[in-house]
Amino acid sequence: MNNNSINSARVQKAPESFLTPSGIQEVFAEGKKGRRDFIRSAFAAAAAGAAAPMALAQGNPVPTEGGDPHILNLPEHATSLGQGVAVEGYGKPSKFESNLQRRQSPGLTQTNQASVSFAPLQSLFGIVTPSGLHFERHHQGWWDIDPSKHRFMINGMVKQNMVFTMDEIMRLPSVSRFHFIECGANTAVDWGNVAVPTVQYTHGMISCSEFTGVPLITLLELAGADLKNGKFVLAEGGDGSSMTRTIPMSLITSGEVLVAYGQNGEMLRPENGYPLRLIVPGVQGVSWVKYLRRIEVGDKPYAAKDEAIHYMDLQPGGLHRQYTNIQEVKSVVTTPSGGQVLLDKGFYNITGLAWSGKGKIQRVDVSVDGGRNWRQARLETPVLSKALTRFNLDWVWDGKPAIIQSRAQDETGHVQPTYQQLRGVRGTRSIYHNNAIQSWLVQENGEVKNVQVS
Ligand SMILES: Nc1nc2c(c(=O)[nH]1)N[C@H]1C(S)=C(S)[C@@H](COP(=O)(O)O)O[C@H]1N2
Ligand SMILES: [Mo]
Repeated sequence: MNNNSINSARVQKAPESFLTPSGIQEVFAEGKKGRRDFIRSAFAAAAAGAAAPMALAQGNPVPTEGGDPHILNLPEHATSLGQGVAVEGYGKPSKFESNLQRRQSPGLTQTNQASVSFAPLQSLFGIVTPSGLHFERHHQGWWDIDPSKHRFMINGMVKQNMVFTMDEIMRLPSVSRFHFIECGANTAVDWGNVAVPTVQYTHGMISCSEFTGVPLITLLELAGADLKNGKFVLAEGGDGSSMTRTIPMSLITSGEVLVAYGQNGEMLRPENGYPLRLIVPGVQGVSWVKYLRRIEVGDKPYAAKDEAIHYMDLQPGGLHRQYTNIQEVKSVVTTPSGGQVLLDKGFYNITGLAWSGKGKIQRVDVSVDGGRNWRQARLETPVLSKALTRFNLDWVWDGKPAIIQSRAQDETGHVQPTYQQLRGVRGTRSIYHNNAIQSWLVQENGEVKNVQVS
């Protein structure tokens, strides 16, 4: 890659960074017709008055006649006093980023009491999801629970039942770890061949944070849990959904399962389970019980309602797969991705995220020709177990149609399947645990679309 190709590079930021919220709605409403023009004009509007960017967008890297006013004229921010410190209050993103938001999927039924919001993966960098953009999934709405009134109880096969206040939990030795949480239903509608337009909606039910809390094993030991015969625990949430999930004791004795109060350096957000939630690394989101109020130690799985009716996978032979815990190896290219527009041929940084519920990501390969040829992507550090891993790959687009895919492999040797391989084993009637390879079609006009390649 030489300097010229860098200079002529123009990577379009995710359109959702530019468009107004009503603009987003129009993109979906317009469908195929006129969408590209709409995005381009939105880009033009966002760059209004910016002579140089527009010259670039038209394929002319040379500054307009008379020079670029944004270089020649000193702006106010370089010549006068800026604002004083925000003495009080919670810091906010730039007003120019106000369009970076969690959103409800246009592919799902809209209800008054929305129950899923998706993280804008196309606009995020690195591996951490800012807490205000973490996806949300509520079975019966969220609450802002008074921590002074919240209680956490341990019962069942223990020497003595115990009840903890938040203060008592926060006095105990804590650990902080980065982990992803992915809803088992992430990418579900694509399994049913519904191509939602952007990566926010195909893959946005995943987020990654640094969580802080007390290993559950510490609390079980305090209660004198029977770790020999107690093979499972039941975790119960304090909201109206009575969320209850069975967790195998082996995950707990390994020290991985946390009773957490911290997320990205501060207390959990209410929508993510404030003041206390269970962290079950590698396991589907539903087991990460929010507003955690009780752990019961038992000797068999509980077949709770969210295990016996929901969260089961219908297999080709008509049998159901139950207690599917681990989220298997998966990845997705976040740029270029659906809804974005490449304004011009030239250099692009293909970037994306990979993860596995079984451990670390070992490698990611990227194809730009629908899976015929593959190149190994760079994994950016840190590469952590059961956390998101960022990958990048240099690419020079020749202006011809391209199908971009990523295929991850984890440290256990598992490789992400194609849709054909996934359907071959698991059929077409599952909703949960779709970890198939995602394809983005870059059309000649630069528009990127969600497509399925068999
Ligand atoms: N108490 C409680 N815990 C819960 C839920 C819930 O509705 N209530 N939803 C579960 C589901 S299905 C998922 S995917 C994750 C979502 O966590 P988040 O909202 O922090 O992203 O929380 C899980 N824990
Ligand atoms: Mo979920």
